[in-house]
Amino acid sequence: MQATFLEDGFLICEGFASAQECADMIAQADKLIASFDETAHQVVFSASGQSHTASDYFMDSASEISCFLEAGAVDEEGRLIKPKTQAVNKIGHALHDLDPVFSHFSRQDKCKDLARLLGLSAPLLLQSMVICKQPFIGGEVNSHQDSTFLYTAPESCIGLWLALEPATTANGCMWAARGGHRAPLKSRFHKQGDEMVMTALSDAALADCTTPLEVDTGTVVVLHGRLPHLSHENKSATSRYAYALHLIDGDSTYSEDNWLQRPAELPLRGF
Ligand SMILES: O=C(O)CCC(=O)C(=O)O
Repeated sequence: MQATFLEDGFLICEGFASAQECADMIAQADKLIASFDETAHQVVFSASGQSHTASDYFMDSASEISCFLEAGAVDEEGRLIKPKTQAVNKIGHALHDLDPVFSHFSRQDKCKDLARLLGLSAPLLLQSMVICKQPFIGGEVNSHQDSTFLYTAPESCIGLWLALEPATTANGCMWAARGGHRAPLKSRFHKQGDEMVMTALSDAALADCTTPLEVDTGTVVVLHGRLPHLSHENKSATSRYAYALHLIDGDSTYSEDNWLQRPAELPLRGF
């Protein structure tokens, strides 16, 4: 498993979660969406170019459970034009600390063992999200390397991406650039004064994501922090819920200018 991960930059672990665990997490995500006040937070997910209000909502989500809307679910004034059940792009980013169902899943020994196997000596649970990819509206995720957003020195970010439902090329599965993690980190998304900016670190283009990661419910895809990956729009009638948990090594230095900063009352924790 270690050799495959080092060679490809990703690792597919089938049957990592049971059907029941996945069903419980989908039900919990749907509960969170049902209780979301979409009139108070009409924020479309975007890592850049947001208004100050939207940007505050995004930054605060580091230590909260926040829902972000699909671009196609709001009109020009930001009002919801789709049913709320179909309108949420993702929920994040502290589910693993604040929500009992996601916290329980994330802190099991099997997650801890996987983190250790992959070389994290002092794993910390940094960020979690449910990506909904609702039928017909689920938006694309552009090619990126996770260490761009979750930077440590030395780099240590690893993503555990769990398919809560089957992910196929029809409903917007992930695609990866096999071996692309061996190229340099292309950019960093970081705080500069009051703003978040993207700074290029390398001129090389990201390797093309030509490998579709079609997986069944319960499969975990482990993602190296430098692996370019993306997902396309969901144009199908089937949703593609996934739960992503990002880990870092507590023995690395976490950058103070990363977007995700925890307040003193909710420090990062390990398993
Ligand atoms: O679920 C997706 O479509 C993208 C997820 C992703 O980019 C990640 O977990 O790093």
